[in-house]
Amino acid sequence: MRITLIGAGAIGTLWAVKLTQAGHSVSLVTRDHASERTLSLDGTSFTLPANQTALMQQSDLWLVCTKAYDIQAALLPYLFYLHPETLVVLMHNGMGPHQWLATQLPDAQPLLLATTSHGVCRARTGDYQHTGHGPTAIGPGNQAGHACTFIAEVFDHALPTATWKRDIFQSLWYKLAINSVINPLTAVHGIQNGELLKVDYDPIIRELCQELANVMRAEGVHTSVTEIRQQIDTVVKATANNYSSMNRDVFYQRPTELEYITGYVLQRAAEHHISAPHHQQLYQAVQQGQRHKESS
Ligand code: KPL
Repeated sequence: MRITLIGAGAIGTLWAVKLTQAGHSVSLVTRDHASERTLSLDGTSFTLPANQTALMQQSDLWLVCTKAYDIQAALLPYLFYLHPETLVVLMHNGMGPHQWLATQLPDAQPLLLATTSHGVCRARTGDYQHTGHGPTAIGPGNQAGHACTFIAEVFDHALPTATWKRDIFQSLWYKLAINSVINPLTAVHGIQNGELLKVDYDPIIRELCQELANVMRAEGVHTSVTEIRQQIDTVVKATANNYSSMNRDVFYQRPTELEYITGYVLQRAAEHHISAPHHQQLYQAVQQGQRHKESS
């Protein structure tokens, strides 16, 4: 396939390299507008064409791997070059940008949503390292996307396992639930993920899980507080020694994904007239933490 990959950060680099190794023609869209970019993963380097509108137009697939808050700015200048039959896949933490993108695309343009659990770290040398293997789920983000089940095989062949999920929103909601508990709590308290296993955090995690269950059920996800809690605990244990991405973003005073994680939970809660005071408090606490860091 001819693939345009937008956003060559950690996850973008992983997929660009794996899809190239699987025989696909990958070109990039990068912020620096250079005509090529060398990507390096686990010591292997590839130089790929970049920012070439002719390649964007000829692509069968656009894979968008930017941070959620960058999607609009990254895509808007190039939507003109999107062929009406090209598949668009969004793969990012959090939820929300699909709502905006769906308003920009013709109804017949296949929109797909994906979530992945692979871990990628950046070494001091600039090389990315594939540190953890995990599943990838992909499924339809609009009506036209339902016909694109084959795309899961393309991803699975490049980097297993990737599976087609007819109800991708269910997978995205569980990932969002995990991120909306672990990320803001570890950011506000300045702790590693494993600290959340301490008994002190149990009451707040319970409240957050209850609110999540209320919102998820209203969104059509069949779930329970116990199921959500189990999934969170599994990830906390598996990543006990890690700092969450939001913890690092606050620490290094970078933009966070708060708006697309806790912000999205609050947006959907408001839509369904569900109260979510613990998410609201956490949302404000992260913002305060960011302001405090900026002024210190
Ligand atoms: O996705 C993550 C993140 O940090 O953004 C988790 C799973 C919480 C791991 O830290």
